[in-house]
Amino acid sequence: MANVSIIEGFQPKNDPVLLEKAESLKPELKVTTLTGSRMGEEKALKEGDQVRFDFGNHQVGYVTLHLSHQGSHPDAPAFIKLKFAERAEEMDEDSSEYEGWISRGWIQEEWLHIDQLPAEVRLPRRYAFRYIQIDVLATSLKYQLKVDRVTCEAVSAVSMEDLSEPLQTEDELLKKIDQVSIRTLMNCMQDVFEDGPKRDRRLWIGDLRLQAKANYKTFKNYDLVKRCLYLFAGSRFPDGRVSANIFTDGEVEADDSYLADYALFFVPLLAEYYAETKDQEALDDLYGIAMEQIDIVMRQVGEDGVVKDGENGFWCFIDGDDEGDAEKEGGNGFWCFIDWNNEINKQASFQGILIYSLRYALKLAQEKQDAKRIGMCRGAIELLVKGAKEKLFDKEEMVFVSGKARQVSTASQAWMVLAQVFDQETNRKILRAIREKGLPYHMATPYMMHHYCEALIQSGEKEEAMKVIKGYWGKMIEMGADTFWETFNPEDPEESPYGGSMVNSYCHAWSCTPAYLLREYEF
Ligand code: RAM
Repeated sequence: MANVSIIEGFQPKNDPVLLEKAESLKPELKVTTLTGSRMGEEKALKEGDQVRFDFGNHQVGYVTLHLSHQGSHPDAPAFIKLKFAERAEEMDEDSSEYEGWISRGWIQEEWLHIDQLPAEVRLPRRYAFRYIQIDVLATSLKYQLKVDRVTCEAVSAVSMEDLSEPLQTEDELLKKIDQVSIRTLMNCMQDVFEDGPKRDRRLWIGDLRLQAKANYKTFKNYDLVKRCLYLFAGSRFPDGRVSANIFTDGEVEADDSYLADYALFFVPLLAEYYAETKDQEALDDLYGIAMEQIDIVMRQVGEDGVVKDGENGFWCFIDGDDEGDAEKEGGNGFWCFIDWNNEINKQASFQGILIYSLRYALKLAQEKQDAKRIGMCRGAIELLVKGAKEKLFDKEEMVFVSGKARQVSTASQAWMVLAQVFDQETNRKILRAIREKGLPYHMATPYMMHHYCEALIQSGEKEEAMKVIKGYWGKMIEMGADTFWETFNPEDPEESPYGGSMVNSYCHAWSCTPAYLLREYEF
């Protein structure tokens, strides 16, 4: 099922002053040159031969092939196929078998003619990989190809030397989880906080929020967060909405996708950035835009204090009761993200996210001593909490329900706990009730798992959270992860929201949060 938004003739509204500030904060990337280790013996290659290189860890950068030949003077071009793999398994996959809905253009492979040897071929694209595989498709009867070396100029806005402090723990698995989290974050910190350096290689707000949290505990690169805030503020929908993601190659341009939860996250992002930095300029520049995101969503709240379906297809909930409902255009809709498990009904989670964001809006309003806003935020929180308790809570079962079909999912509980609809004791009971039900509607992403973990911690269930961190992130390590993955279902590791795991990203920033959780909360 495709999740794309296409708005014909879409023109974002760009603010040159804000974009100028974003531009001035663009980082100078740090470059480290590395040489790959040859896997297997060194030999001259003829048609049909293959060679693989291992760069020892996940890298993001520009690759140069150092090539020569053996035999007579080359009388024909060498023709090779290159494959870049984030995990070893990917080298054995056949991209012609990919049938998903997201572009196959993301699969990292190239076919190349080399007309002259020896040669140093620097590939123009940036790749995300640990392994490189070279297949020789043609040489000639008179010569063989030699791959003398493969080098990579690895790039990132930060380096390991910028790390503030190592994690204080004696637990080897936690140390490893932390290192892999930090590597994931570092490799996604480029010109902007990218979601994944293989795919989509751009700035998404849901991802940014979690990256920023982990960054505050590790690299502390405040300018990059500020730059990203200004990019979202500087290129928006014409009606003021913050876009779900921004293109920054060439002209800065907001994508024509609005995700209501992502737009709301602009608020906690700004509040947390301000709490870290006390950057008054950013607060003054961006406060109004943050509040606007709340106002836009609040227009869709009914008198009963529950978020209702939007008019004119602004958004639309999945009912979850009707088979095929999610397939209907605008049905499941990409109106709000929550998680890549599209079976999850999003209404309750979204209600939780709105309350959660309002609590941050209140903090910002207090900082600005904006009495009118303070009153509005308090009123809205009260209304929505009441709505959540009265309309979306099943007292018998001690769980929140979502949508017309009153679906009970783990995501709904996690977000309502984070929204602090109830007190800590009740929140704990809610999370226990959902565990007893076997955590229905599995969370497909480390992104949603993060929120579940934080909900556990905030309701006083640290041990349980630790089990999740070790069990879920630890499982990826057990399966060979050098960086954490975009989606992961331990029951079905090949699961992909895109219809094929070949386009999954295996270094995805939103999965880096153990580095934050393990430092923020004392375990
Ligand atoms: C994926 C991106 C990103 C996420 C969105 C919703 O395509 O990779 O991580 O924020 O979807």
